[in-house]
Amino acid sequence: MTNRRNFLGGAGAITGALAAASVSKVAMAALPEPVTQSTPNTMPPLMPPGGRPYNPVVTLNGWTLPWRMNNGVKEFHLVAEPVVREMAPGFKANLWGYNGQSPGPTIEVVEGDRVRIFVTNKLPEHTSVHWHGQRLPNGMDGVSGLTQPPIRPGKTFVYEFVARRPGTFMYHPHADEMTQMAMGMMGFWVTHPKAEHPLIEKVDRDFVFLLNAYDVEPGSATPKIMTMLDFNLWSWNSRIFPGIDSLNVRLNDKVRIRIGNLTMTNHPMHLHGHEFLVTGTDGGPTPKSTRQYEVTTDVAVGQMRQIEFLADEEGDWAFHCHKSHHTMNAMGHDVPTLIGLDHKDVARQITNLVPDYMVMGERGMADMGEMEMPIPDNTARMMTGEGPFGSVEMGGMFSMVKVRRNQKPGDYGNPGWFKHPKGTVAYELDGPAPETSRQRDPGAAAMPARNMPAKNIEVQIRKPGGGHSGH
Ligand SMILES: [Cu+2]
Repeated sequence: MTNRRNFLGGAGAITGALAAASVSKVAMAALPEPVTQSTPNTMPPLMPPGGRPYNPVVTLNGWTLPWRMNNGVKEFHLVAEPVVREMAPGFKANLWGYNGQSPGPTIEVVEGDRVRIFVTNKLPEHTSVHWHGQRLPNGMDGVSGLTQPPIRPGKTFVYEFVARRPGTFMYHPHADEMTQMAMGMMGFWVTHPKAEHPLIEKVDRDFVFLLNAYDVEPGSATPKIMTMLDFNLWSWNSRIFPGIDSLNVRLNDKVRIRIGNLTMTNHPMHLHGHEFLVTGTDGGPTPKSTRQYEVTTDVAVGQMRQIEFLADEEGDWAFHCHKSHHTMNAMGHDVPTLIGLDHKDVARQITNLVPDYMVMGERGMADMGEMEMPIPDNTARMMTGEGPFGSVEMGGMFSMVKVRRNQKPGDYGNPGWFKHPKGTVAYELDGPAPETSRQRDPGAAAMPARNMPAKNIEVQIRKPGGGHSGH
């Protein structure tokens, strides 16, 4: 895990790009310049340069798309194109996305805004954009073949509608979806309320990210698009731990996190050290009577959820998907479970033939995080991340909410590791642990067993090899 400040690092990286060649010069002059982003760093919030004010969101390892006002209409320009996304330091993937990154930039508007989005297709095949969750005219819904012809390569389409209700939304293609979403084409959309709203609280920090998943063979860089369930990279905004930035907040900040799920399975999102309320779902803000404090909430396929909490406990709090295979990266996914099997004899014999032979996973998989095993170039380690106390042994959908007393308002920079007050860290006991007497106490067991089998049954703990679908 690196302490380097990821924020603001690429502020100079926003550059203009040429519009598609098929658009005439006259038409080009009418198009807003497509803004592209070359770094995967978390960009600072985009303070609204025009239109009505709002408290902008921060996109984890992402950015917000600038717009221009044109006669009262907010105009955006999305360019669908192949991109190279650094998913974690040392691991890059060939994806498809928008304006230089996957996911595409976050679009932020205000309830009641008239929005015009130019979509230029620089992919090798046709596409479309569906505005997931929005109220809009049917012909603007972006379903290729159903509500519009596809956007052919080199062509630009225009979408225009009024953002009618406040909430959390997504955008993604509705043309050859299986390929295009497996390749990373998606983005976030936030519509802020136009005035004070009884169900929408003011917050100090408002983070957004998408859950997405890829199947990239170790050593390669392009996702396999035919994969239905067996994805091996579980990502937030096409980043995997330790490549995901932490969510850095000030002590006693009100924090909102908006999450959208465009993977093919559900993700129970779990926050340590705090309880949160689910304040928004696909349909907008939740009625107050439905809100209850949680530490985990499931985000199902195609859903958006927003959670809110008061960050009133200092520390580095883990925040992750609770499916344990979703906090691991590719590699070693197909190895059988070996815990408890003694390989010493076998290993000794094999070592005579293969001097470098090593048994993996004999004492659990934790060693994997520390082993300096050679892995193919451009491969994310399966369990990694260096914390202040050693390897965090995580991957995939894992990050931290860092709560600090002296984090300045508006500062999203990484404050480094938490310095625990003296006497507040779990510690190793000196000397032998006291022996427990519980099982020897009279009446310790609930009831004596009857008709016990004559001899112990041996349990095979080798998992069936091959498929691990359905996770
Ligand atoms: Cu998950």
